[in-house]
Amino acid sequence: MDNLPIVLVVVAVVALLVYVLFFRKKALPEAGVTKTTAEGRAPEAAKKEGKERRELGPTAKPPTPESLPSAAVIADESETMPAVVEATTAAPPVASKKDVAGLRKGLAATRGGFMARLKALFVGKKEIDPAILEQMEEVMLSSDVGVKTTQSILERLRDKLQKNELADSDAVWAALRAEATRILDFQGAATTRDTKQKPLVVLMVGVNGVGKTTTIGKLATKWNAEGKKVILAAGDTFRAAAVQQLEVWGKRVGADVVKGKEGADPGAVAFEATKKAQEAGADILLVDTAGRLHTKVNLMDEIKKVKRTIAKAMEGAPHDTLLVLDATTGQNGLTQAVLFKEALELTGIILTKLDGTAKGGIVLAVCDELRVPVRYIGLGERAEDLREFVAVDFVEALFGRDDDEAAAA
Ligand SMILES: Nc1nc2c(ncn2[C@@H]2O[C@H](COP(=O)(O)OP(=O)(O)O)[C@@H](O)[C@H]2O)c(=O)[nH]1
Ligand SMILES: [Mg+2]
Repeated sequence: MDNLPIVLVVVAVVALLVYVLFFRKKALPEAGVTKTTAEGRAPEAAKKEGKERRELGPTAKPPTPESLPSAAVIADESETMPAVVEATTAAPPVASKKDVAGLRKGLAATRGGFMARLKALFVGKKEIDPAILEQMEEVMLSSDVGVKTTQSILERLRDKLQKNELADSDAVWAALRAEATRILDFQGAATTRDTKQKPLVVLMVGVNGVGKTTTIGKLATKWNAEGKKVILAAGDTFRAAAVQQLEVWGKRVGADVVKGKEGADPGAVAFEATKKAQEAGADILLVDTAGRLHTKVNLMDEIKKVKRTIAKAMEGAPHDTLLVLDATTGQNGLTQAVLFKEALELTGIILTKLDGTAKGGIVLAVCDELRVPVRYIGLGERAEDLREFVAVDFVEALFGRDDDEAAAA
């Protein structure tokens, strides 16, 4: 039995191998139980997202298998993740820490305003008094959540309170967080667009000053960095300054800008740009539009006309009609949005200047009342301040505890 130690070592090594090969594999969920990706998304959602990714242009890359094990690569990939969080039967999606840290900074005003005011109502209280719901209503209404959305949230909270499900402040916070998730997390539903087109034509609409031209510049920067050929159309022909502003972005990004003479017909510019984008083999054409007209023509009629002219140049285009809304305009922004939605088939909303408001409740109102997915949010003036909207990350950035901040950074 001199060989006993060797035999024991061999047995131990074999056992370890069996464990690694067999049990580790087993540790992953079986077929039928939904596997999640490193970001906590279900494979169906990831597949759908792969499809969604192509919407951003044909050259968008799905994550490679090699990239998956590396946390750093995953973090970088998540930067380009589309704004779609699909409601599936899978495990709840997990917020990406890197994204949440950046979002938290961008949403500091809302965290310090709306969220802090909400929290102050009940934190530290031993018992939850029904009168608190009235105070909550006041905070929500004054933070741009809007009447309809505020009432729907309160109704559900009242119901929980009656069932004694809101025993302490943690339970109230969790219920509020669940309400926010319920409202924001419907993004996957509205994505039946054909997005494999080349060029993908994106029409940007919204009233003056909301950030259309800036957002076009930011998107052009992002897509250009992803290796896509981007062309810009200066459809705001009413102000020379608007064309110049787009040209500055075009130069910065290295994207051609198609423009007409001052006062030119915006439809004609959009038509020419669409033709040019096709001839040049561009991946994406971003069409800027005016938000205020100096003529008697109705803004909506004008934009509808631009849209029709684009369709004449390329069947099925524009593939995306994105409404830009300024978050600091609160309920007024929502009223505008309703008009745009009635006039045009919107495929998404971009909510800008969220860095400049302490009343970030407008996001809830936009999602709940318009039922058009928020695709991007603006958290500043720089190109990198545009972020794809991911509901779980957004909710975590708003509701996450302050002491999570160090861990998330
Ligand atoms: N703080 C902040 N400013 C923004 C954001 N998006 C746009 N802006 C600013 O809003 C102003 C109007 O933007 P512009 O693109 O000209 O609006 P447009 O009239 O809709 O084209 C500019 O000064 C932009 O820099 C944002 O997300 N945050
Ligand atoms: Mg503009």
